[in-house]
Amino acid sequence: MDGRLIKTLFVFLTAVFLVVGITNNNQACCSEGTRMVALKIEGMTCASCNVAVKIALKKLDGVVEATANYKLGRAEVEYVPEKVTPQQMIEAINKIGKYKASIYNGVVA
Ligand SMILES: [Cu+2]
Repeated sequence: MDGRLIKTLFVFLTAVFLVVGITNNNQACCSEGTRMVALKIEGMTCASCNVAVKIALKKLDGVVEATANYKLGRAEVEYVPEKVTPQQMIEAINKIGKYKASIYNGVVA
């Protein structure tokens, strides 16, 4: 293969990856029928707390994505409202025993 062909191939593949990446992102962050809720979580002190909270949330059937941030004392959850409720998320976090969760500023988006 000459250099020009390789270069063309490279540009083509980069474009394909870019398009696939953008499409996947859309699906991951904004699936149809899901909602976002922010939870206030007291008692998180380090990165391990982020992981513990995230794992507890993702164990719930109906939780699509979850992130936790101990610095903000906050978790954000994308979920399927027909399968799981914010109240169940709060209970799952409280059950860990170290944290106290509630709806963040009463916001359910
Ligand atoms: Cu910790």
